Amino acid sequence: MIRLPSVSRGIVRRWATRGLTTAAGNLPNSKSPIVSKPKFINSVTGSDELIPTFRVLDGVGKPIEGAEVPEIDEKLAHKLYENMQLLPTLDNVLYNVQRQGKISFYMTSHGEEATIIGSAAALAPDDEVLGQYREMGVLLWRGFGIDNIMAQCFGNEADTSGKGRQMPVHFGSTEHHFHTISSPLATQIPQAAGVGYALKRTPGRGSRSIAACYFGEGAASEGDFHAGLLLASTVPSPTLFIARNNGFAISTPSTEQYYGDGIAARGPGYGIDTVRVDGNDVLAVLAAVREARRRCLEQGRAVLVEAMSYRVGHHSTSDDSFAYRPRSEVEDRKRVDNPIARFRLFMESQGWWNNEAEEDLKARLKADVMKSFKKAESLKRCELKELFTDVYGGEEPWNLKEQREELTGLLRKYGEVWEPWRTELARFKNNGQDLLKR
Ligand SMILES: Cc1ncc(C[n+]2csc(CCOP(=O)(O)OP(=O)(O)O)c2C)c(N)n1
Ligand SMILES: [Mg+2]
Repeated sequence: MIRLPSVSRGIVRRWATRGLTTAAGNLPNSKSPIVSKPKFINSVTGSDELIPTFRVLDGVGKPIEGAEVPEIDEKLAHKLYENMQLLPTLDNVLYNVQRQGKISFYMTSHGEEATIIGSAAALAPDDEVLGQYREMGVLLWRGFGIDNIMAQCFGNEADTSGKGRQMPVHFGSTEHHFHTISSPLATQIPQAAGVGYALKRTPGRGSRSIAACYFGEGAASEGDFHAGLLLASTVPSPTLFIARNNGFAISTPSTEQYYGDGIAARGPGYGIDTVRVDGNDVLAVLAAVREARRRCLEQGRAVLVEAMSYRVGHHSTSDDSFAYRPRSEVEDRKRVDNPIARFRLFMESQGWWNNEAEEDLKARLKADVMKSFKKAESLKRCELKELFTDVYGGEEPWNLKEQREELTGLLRKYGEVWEPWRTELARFKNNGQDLLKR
């Protein structure tokens, strides 16, 4: 028997008299019911079933039994469909433009059009969006415009996202409440919890704006995912987490990314309202995200949506996915469940769409995108000195001054005599003379 020192014996007696060691055996910090057998659980549904997937339209665009079509009129349906078609139109052109060596990099959204456009449509235009990199459609929905898309991808003087200083698809727009994309995975997730909290504390926005954070199921394997969700649940904020589960993180299939019930299963672990939705069904995504957003605002708390889809395209232009998945699998998915075709069938069933409208739209979008591409291609890059401007606020730090001096020195020495540099300098406005002739 362990003999407690007399001070400890006094504490035990005091606990006992306050009922803390009584038959009821109350536990601190828990209202969990006491049971007499160990109960192991490995399901959040309470019934050992997988979390269900919410769907409105079946594969041929017909509402499934019991489904309620979300409030949508012909005008909104047209906007949804046009943006879902604009995405692949831009993707096809920009993918090929990269292949021709005219831009350095690109990422397509093939297969995720319904997830991206449906969710964008459910947000308010000034909800703050923190994306991963495959959410160009949110900007299109908000009217960023194809000229701005092209300018960013070309990194030319018209690039409003970052004066050509970011990789293609790393968009950003204060005007469109779209925070600049950064490549390191999952960094946007804890940042979103912070943005949500800032919104909550901002007079005038607290009750009407949310932070919407997109990420892939692969990014959800990062520690930042857990940090972000824990922060948003313990320091409550209207932060909407939208997991795009497209089946792959580059070459790693989602089956190797987690052993549990997807990303959705993690929400309840953080006390976060969660829903899983068919990401190929634009109406289901629209309805789920509308409701998720409503809950965010009503409760001032985070909500998690997991949208299930399939990444039809390669991960990026730096990837050849047929090295790790059969071409036939991709072709099958494209044939069996195309989110654009599914919504088109719904539109036709409402009398809102027909072959003629389809042809007109495709021709118009293609013409607009090609016109914009030609314009972007003809523009020069920003003046070279812009490389050093507005990187930091306030006075320019010594290290930037030093780097500018070094570049100027090198350009003076080699800029006009060494062919690769001469060619490169000719791509900048003023041929780099703004630095050379300082
Ligand atoms: C911290 C970090 N690790 C690795 C990478 C390289 N990387 C870029 S995208 C990617 C896959 C991400 O997959 P997922 O989150 O599912 O998004 P998806 O590309 O499928 O949309 C990886 C591993 C990175 N950018 N950052
Ligand atoms: Mg993925």
